[in-house]
Amino acid sequence: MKMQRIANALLSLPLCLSMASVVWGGANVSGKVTLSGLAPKPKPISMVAEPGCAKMYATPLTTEDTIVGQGGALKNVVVYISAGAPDEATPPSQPVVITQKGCRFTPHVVAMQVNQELQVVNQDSTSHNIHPLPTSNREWNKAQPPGTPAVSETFARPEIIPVKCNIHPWMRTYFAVLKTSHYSVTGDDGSFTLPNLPPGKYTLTAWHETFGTQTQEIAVTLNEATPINFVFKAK
Ligand SMILES: [Cu+2]
Repeated sequence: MKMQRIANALLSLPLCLSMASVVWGGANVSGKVTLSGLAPKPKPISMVAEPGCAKMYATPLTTEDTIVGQGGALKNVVVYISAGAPDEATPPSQPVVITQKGCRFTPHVVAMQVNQELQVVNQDSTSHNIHPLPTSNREWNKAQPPGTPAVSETFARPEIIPVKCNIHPWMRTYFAVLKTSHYSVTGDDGSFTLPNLPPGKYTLTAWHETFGTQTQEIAVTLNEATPINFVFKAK
């Protein structure tokens, strides 16, 4: 009987571990971002002005300013700790990479830390241009002909920066420059996870290019992992 009890305990151990969201030193804060109401439909993009881009697509690419999946899942929302966590002293050594491919920026929204290296790559056989439009950082504007090395830059101040390509007006991306390492950008299912957050009180902010900003005050404990949801309203 005793052996059986031990065996049962051993069997249930991996299950307990896999269900717990507690990780070393902190908890995982996770949830989902959705859009309520009638979602605007993505619109086809005309690339007739640039035959080199247009010929890559049998059916036109569509706009990415609102991408809604199953159950209203909202893609490309930056979810991050905006208050309560100390600012990161040093950026990660790993660069963040954004690629110009098929005459669009991929990913459409990219998050990075203050002073973290950003590399912009051109994989197309056409020239592109990267032109961030910041309000608190230094503005720059660089051409990137095909086959040239990655453009390497950093941003010194936290800010969400709209970015365009001056050559192709439909090309748009956003650089979310953050003081914190606790951030996530939602994918197709609208979900986010901020791993390893020490217990405490925080302000959690969700930003979307079309629907703006929402914040929530959250309390993180080691034992509790209540999913946190954001709901944006269709305009
Ligand atoms: Cu371009």
